[in-house]
Amino acid sequence: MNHLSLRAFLLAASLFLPADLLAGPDDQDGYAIITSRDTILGIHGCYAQCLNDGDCPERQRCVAVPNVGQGCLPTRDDELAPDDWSLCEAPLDCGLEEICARQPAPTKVAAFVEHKRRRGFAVHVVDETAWGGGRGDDGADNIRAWLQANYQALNLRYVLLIGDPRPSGDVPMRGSKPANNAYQDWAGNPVVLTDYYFADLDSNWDLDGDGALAEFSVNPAQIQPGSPASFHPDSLTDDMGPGGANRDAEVSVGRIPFYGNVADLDHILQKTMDYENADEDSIAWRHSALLAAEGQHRAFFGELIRTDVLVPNDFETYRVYDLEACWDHEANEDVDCRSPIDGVPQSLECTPTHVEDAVNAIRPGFVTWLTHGSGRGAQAVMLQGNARALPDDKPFFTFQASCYNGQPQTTDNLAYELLKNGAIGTIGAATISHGPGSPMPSLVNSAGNAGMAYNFAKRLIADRMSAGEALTALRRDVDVNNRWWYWKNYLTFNLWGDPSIGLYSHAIAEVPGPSDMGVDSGSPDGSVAAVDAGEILPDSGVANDALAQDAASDRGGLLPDVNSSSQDAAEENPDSVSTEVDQFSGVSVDGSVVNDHSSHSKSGCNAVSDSSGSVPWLTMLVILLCLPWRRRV
Ligand SMILES: [Ca+2]
Ligand SMILES: [Ca+2]
Ligand SMILES: [Ca+2]
Repeated sequence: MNHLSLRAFLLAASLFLPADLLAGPDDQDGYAIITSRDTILGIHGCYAQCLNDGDCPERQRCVAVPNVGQGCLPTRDDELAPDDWSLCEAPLDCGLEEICARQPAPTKVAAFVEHKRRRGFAVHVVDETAWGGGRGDDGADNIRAWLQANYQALNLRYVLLIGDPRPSGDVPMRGSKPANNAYQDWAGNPVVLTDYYFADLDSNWDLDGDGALAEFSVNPAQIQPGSPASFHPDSLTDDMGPGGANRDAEVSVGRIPFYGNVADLDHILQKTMDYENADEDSIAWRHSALLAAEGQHRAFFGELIRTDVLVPNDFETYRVYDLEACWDHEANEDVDCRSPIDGVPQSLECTPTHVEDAVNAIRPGFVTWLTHGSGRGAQAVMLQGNARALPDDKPFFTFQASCYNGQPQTTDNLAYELLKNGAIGTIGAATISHGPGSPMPSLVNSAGNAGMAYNFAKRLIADRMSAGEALTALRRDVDVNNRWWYWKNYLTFNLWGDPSIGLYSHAIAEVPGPSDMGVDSGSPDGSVAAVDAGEILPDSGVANDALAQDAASDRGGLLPDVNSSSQDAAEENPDSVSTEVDQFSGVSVDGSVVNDHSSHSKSGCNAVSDSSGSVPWLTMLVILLCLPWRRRV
């Protein structure tokens, strides 16, 4: 398709086609890519027009930029003018005397869209001109409103967000307050940034209308001084009743964070396509898993996953535990370890080096760990340097049962570093996550971080689900048992990567597309090169609605008292595992094990249909990319 015909098609599709036609055949699953123009068309900037350096502010020069014009740029004398910029499709937010220019766009977006379409999805690329734009919570609310208005008509099964997830970013995650009514004195009450907001679509996340989203229910009789609930004793309403936030998602969501590096985005997209294009007989290597746990009391986690999930499915395993203190080297068996150990783990000491060696030794298809963590590392398991040194040709899925590994404000967060190198899909926590402080006999019904890892592994490996649906299913299936900290886990753990791929994804017969979409093919023999991203250009002059709003990065902050209590009980305990420094709040959070024996009985989750927000079809501009099918030659 040539440029003009694609533009014409986009306009026609977005303005005149009824929803049912956009959705494709009834049996076709919808796949929405929620993104921004700066992500898929190149980051734009506004530059003052000039004739010479004298027209420019201090420390800027008047530069002749090919294809763009003369503008003031903060470049040095010896720097060459960029030769790969382009003019914006509209002035956007630039002034009359300014030039709007875009930096280079990623090159793999259109190929990725076509790839998904050929696997049978009706793919919809939706940028802010359709979903409404905005930063912070306002932007997230707009994304969700668009999804709520369209997920049924488009038969959406998957949503992939591609964009900057930060509150200041252009495809922001939503801030939530699951611990706002927490009644224990050890509880912290951070803003939890989550993409689950874009998955549970049939509900009102602010059911009580107080502006704090996804608040869990409180037990008023047990409010302890210093707890989050104790600071607002006269407003203890929550968002979990009928019609409120619930565990049953309508779509499965993943995200490829975009922090401005188009090469990284292209690499992740290409790697994802390669993973799915692998021959079915070439993927036996994925039947292997690496289990790592720091501390003797966490080895049970790996053992339960190995015994219940990996061994019955003939997965090779490699275990990296901390068992030196309870190991009899002569008999080569465990002696009074805090949980029974089956056979002999490959490593009795858990260190990042051992974990890196393990990846290289077995090339695992799945990696999971239980340890303390921060934005940039998982203690004793994996640091950024290890992640960047991994091979990337046989990438693995992860569930990172530690704190902060997926903290979106940290642009080099560990879950993202792994998505770039080493992994194909990663799940990490945006905040502190909560798990067991001591061994448990079973994780089947646990929504602690260890239980989430276990239940994710079971669904990804034994039930052969896609990563997105494995996460969706575990949230739906495993109750939070009246624990706000488990509900918080469900919000704080998010998937980086394409939600529709799983361990068993492989090349399939291509799905032929409709040949009569009313669009000129532009090439008589049907052959076409991969459409480049520059052609995903909706021809509309909608202004960029970016509110410069540096909202709320963790407004609640991390309460220092999150570590104050330190008990270890045989029961299931919330284990606020976090170490090192939270780079954003500057609060140093130490590992702790806190205990709560109380549990109350108000039921938390109900699914009821709802209807907040709807966007009429005709006012919406869907940048629709049901690219006409082309036979590859
Ligand atoms: Ca729901
Ligand atoms: Ca609320
Ligand atoms: Ca409330």
